Amino acid sequence: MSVSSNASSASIKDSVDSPSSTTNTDSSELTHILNRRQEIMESQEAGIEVRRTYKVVNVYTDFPEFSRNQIKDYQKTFNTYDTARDGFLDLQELKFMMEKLGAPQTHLGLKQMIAEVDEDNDGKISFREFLLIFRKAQAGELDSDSGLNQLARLTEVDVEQVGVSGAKNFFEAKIEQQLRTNKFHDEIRAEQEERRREDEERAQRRQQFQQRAAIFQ
Ligand SMILES: [Ca+2]
Ligand SMILES: [Ca+2]
Repeated sequence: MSVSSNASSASIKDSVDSPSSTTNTDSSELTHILNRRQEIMESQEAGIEVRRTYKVVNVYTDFPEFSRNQIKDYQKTFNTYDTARDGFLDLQELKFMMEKLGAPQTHLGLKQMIAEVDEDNDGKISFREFLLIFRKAQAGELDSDSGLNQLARLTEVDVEQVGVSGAKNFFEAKIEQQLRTNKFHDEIRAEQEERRREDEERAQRRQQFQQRAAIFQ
């Protein structure tokens, strides 16, 4: 409260003392913000739901190291675990996420994870802050056994599909599966080939038998 009253008195003083256009813009912006804050507080007191005015954050330009598809994938992952659908991963949702990924964290561990990327200090992870996790992981800025590093590593592959223990060896598993599939097809082909040869031989023997039988008739 003291901050806002100081700020508003300062801006009034500024506009009186130095009525330059820049200062006017600054003070009118500040007035707008203070008015908006007042409005929100009054609405909340009256029990009216306040729609937040989101600043447009362009994650595509803010995170040029990620492709659009990568960002879409991260968004999908984020949405999956933002079960309350409010655009933030809170402690409870992060807790559930880490459990689902097979890397459960302590309460303190979860708080540390959030704190590491919580740029706006609201105690929860926005999508922008979520992307910071992957930026840090890519830049090698995370301890290998830290919660955030586990999160980044475990969400890179489809854990649902391959299982947590297999996630590490995801690519080996894929290759092995591919080889197994090939081997399976090879075996089937060999079996069919053998059966065809047997049928042919049987047909030949029958023909020879009939020919020989014909001689003795
Ligand atoms: Ca949420
Ligand atoms: Ca935050």
